[in-house]
Amino acid sequence: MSEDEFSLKAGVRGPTLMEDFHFREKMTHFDHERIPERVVHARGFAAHGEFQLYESMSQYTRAKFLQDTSVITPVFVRFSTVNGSRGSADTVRDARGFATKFYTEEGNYDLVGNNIPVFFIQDAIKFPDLVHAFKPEPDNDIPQASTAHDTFWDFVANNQESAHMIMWVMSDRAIPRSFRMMEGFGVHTFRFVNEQGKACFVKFHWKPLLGTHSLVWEEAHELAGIDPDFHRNDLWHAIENGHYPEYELGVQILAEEDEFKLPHDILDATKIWPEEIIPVQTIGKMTLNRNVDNFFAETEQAAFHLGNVVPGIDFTNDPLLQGRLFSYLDTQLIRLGGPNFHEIPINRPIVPFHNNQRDGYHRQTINVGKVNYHRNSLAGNTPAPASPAEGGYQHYQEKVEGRKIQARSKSFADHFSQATLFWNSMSPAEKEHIINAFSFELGKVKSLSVKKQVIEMFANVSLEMTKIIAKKIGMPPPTSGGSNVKEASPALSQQNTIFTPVTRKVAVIVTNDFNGPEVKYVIDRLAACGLMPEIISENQGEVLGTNGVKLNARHTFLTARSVQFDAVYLVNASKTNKAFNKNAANFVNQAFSHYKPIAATHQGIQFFALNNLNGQPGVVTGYDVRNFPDEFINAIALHRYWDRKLV
Ligand code: HDE
Repeated sequence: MSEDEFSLKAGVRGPTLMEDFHFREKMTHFDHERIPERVVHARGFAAHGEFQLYESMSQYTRAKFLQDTSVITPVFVRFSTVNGSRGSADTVRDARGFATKFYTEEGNYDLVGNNIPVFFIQDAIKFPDLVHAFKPEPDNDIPQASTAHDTFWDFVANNQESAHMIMWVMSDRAIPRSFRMMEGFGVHTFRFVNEQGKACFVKFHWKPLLGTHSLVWEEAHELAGIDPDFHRNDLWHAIENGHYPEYELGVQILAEEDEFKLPHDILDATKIWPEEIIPVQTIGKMTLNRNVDNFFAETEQAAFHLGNVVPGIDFTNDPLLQGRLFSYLDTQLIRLGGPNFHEIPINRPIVPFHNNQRDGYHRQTINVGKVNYHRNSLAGNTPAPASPAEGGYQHYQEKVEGRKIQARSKSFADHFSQATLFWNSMSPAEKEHIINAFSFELGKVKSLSVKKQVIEMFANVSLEMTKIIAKKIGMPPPTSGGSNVKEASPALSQQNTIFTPVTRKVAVIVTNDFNGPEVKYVIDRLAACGLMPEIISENQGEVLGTNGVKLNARHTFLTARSVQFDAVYLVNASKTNKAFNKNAANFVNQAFSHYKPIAATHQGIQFFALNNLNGQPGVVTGYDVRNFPDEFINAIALHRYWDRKLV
């Protein structure tokens, strides 16, 4: 086109002409740029990477990508929130999706999991009810991306199988620090099937090498305003900076003959297999090492489906899993506009495949020849099914018998034992956060009847917990309840995860006339140890220190808040700019109130003294600048200081 700024008109001041096909094509394409957002998990972010096995799993499964430790399998992972719309904030309280597509040499395998190992309901037929209840209420479409409203808690109280999941959603797991610091779980019990056709049960886990870590609730709230893309930014920049997120793939294996040996039904997706009883064996590592080139083409058009399996991985009769097998295929038909979404580049397997599927909206393959049916003689009966020995998928021949019935097995009836196990496993700080989360959510519920029902329900998990919540929300304490479960599962507490300072973001507050060589030494050491220092100063750009040292300030207090950082290092104050000094004080105090490590050198130390910060847990003062960086890094490795006295 020779012209792209002026439409075709009858005279420079005249009407636009229908004949202007360029205008019409441009505008029509634009008008159709949106596709429906996912009905759940609409807000997401993804990256490419690779998976490599540590040890062969041939004893358990014939899946090719789980045989050979030298094979590198490309992957695409999409993380998401569940509840909010595409434009909602990253840091809301919610479960997170953790969906992985393995592009294996036998076709795609999708492991579509969450960062919480259990689910709200036991049978997929209740999913539409659950989602209707947690989404914004239908009369006024309020609230966005939040379960703190009447219909959700009404659903909870009247569907008590949700108890265990609710404990997780009220816990710190639902406000992750980063996608890089979340566990992932396949949730359901799946099957591995080996070359000899022998099967065992398996649960899948992803374990992040940076550990499992969370925000505090106030941070999550503030971040939703200052940086609604907090998790996106975090993942994108980590990958851009070469800090590739890594997760180990873990499996819990249960022999087929042990199906009934656990205290609960393994087909019930509201239950875990405690790691202390069935250990998680780590079998390989996934590294996310490449950002997408185009958000829409890749992340938005990615279509995950539980039915994307490879030989050696099979299903169980978990009624939630069975329903999902229908839903994921079905949902793509409307979202991606027809049956050929598997031809979109991000969804295509990396190996060739042959079948007699033809035509439909957006077909891209140009199939040649006349024969599009099976069995045939005109094309030598091709494409033909492959035998299992040739790599064909064969369903596991599980023996099934029973009456057709709409009912649930009695073995699914205990909704509270594992909810209590979870509660018992929490540290004091984690328990306090759960109580506050319940009190926040129920504090927003208007119906007194719903509040009362929820209090009565969770009294079955812990009387101690529910009494405090009842008081906070102005309701009478529960009159009965309590639990006999005394066990704990230490693996459930985030206090027992990996702690590392690596990739933690440090705000360095500094203004002109700082001690050039010393401060530069500290900052270089932080960066050399894998931390991410960023300078905040009076103005963006150059900050001048002694000995000609210059730093580059990326932020001022207008563009940065303490909630965006994991630790704060205060260097000096301004001689003239009182507003800067006041903002610096607020910044440090806020980080302190969020239990984060804070540190000072030079004049920063005087500020700490004035504010009675010295000597508190996680407060590092560097009188000796040589030792200071390592002391500070050790403090950062512990992340939060819950035993801090906040005034
Ligand atoms: Fe999903 N879920 N789900 N879900 N789910 C979808 O599929 C569904 C469940 C999960 O990044 C939808 O493509 C039913 C459990 C993730 O694109 C839909 C049931 C777990 C994603 C759907 C469940 C998940 C989805 C919407 C009850 C954790 C995002 C768009 C039986 C193990 C995938 C889409 C992505 C997305 C249905 C329960 C995880 C409607 C019926 C349990 C990570 O098909």
